[in-house]
Amino acid sequence: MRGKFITFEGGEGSGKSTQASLLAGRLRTLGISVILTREPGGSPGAEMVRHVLLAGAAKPLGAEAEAILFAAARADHLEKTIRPALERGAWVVCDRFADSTRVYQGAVGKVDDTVIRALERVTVGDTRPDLTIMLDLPAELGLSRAAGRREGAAADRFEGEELAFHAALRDAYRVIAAAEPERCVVIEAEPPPHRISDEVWTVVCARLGAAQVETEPPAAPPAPAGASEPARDVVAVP
Ligand code: T5A
Repeated sequence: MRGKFITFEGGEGSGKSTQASLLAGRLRTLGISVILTREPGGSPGAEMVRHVLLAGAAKPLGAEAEAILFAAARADHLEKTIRPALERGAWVVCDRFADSTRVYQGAVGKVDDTVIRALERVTVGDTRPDLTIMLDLPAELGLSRAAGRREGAAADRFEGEELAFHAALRDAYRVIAAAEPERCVVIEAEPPPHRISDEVWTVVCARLGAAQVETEPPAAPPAPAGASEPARDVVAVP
């Protein structure tokens, strides 16, 4: 049986990586085979594109070119990591996915919606998330958390944008969540991580029946770079 596909979305520092990792751990305790992965990245080719994008090397080309690069990375990630995992029955927990392109490059970056939709149709096709958790947090708080995590290192391409940019991201995520309530659940991200994790777990059980899943783990080949299988709960950074 096909596995489930769960994505985490939200602004900078909203706790996506933390919650994706906690959810993967909880699913594994049930004996469910889980791939924990991220975007941009999650496959060797996509990780290379990640470096180009987050270093800001593509910024001078404009938001549309960045959207195309995110889409190229997504196509490789889907082909090499996500679809094979789902087909063998593993669950995929992904830190960011296509909503990030809709929000960062589309709603806020002002790339035309027809371009964003066309890219999504070509790359994602039918491999849509079964559930998207959107972590909602005031932009100032998220940025200060992200800065704390960097420990003095320079902000990346998008963290370096102005506060208004980050506030607009939050609004754009809320618009998607309101338009697709069957897929998206907004969770307030200010409480401590364990409280958010409990709330995520309640949603995953209610929407996807995680606690009722057959616990016979399918045989799994080695995970590609940028994605992790049961031995590791932290997304690999090559
Ligand atoms: N992008 C991505 C696009 O523009 N288009 C796209 O299509 C895609 C896929 C990715 C960048 O690329 C952009 C968006 C991004 O700018 P990234 O490095 O992967 O860059 O950055 P983010 O996804 O934003 O990840 P961050 O690490 O910044 O944020 P997270 O994952 O939301 O937060 P997390 O879990 O790392 O936590 C941040 C800090 O807060 C603490 C953690 O310990 C950590 O120190 N924390 C909490 N503190 C208090 N209370 C809580 N509840 C906390 N939860 C976590």
